[in-house]
Amino acid sequence: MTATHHTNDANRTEHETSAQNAMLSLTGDFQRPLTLTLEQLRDRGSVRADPFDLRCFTTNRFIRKVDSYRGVLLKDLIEVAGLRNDRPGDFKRTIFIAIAHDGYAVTFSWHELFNTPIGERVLVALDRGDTPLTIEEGAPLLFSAADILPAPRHVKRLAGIVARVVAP
Ligand SMILES: Nc1nc2c(c(=O)[nH]1)N[C@H]1C(S)=C(S)[C@@H](COP(=O)(O)O)O[C@H]1N2
Ligand SMILES: [Mo]
Repeated sequence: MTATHHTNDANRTEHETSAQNAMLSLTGDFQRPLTLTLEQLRDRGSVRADPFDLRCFTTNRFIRKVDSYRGVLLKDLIEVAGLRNDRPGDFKRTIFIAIAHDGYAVTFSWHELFNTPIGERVLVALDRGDTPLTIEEGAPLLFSAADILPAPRHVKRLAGIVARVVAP
């Protein structure tokens, strides 16, 4: 992007470029912590979620209808970073904290993602309908499509996934 173009088109292109340059990091108790650009995420294939009603858990407030998201399964990304199993069974006590740029954070457990149908429907979305999500729209966005009330684990502007092996 050169500094000489200031048309709306150029601004939009610049904006889309910045969305693509956004990064997602997988850190903490992984074998191979990593950072991916949205372009690299996009290259990892895609799954699609059905359209749904976004509804808040705390207030039951209907927020809006959302068209189908497309993106990568969270569990596929986790497998790229690799689960730790320093002591036998550690991997089954791993939790994953999904953290947004504004500090909003939610959890998933290993069992939930790898041993229940929920995990088949947790995705890091890059597109909505057939259009790339912009940063204002929340890209990249984490979404757990099997949740009863979808808003809490509909995390806008996901920054990273932190793995923690927990012990009693
Ligand atoms: N990054 C981020 N994502 C978030 C939240 C947040 O505070 N930060 N709040 C969640 C909750 S509790 C709700 S109800 C919805 C609100 O969606 P809205 O901001 O589009 O109304 O976003 C969800 N995703
Ligand atoms: Mo909410």
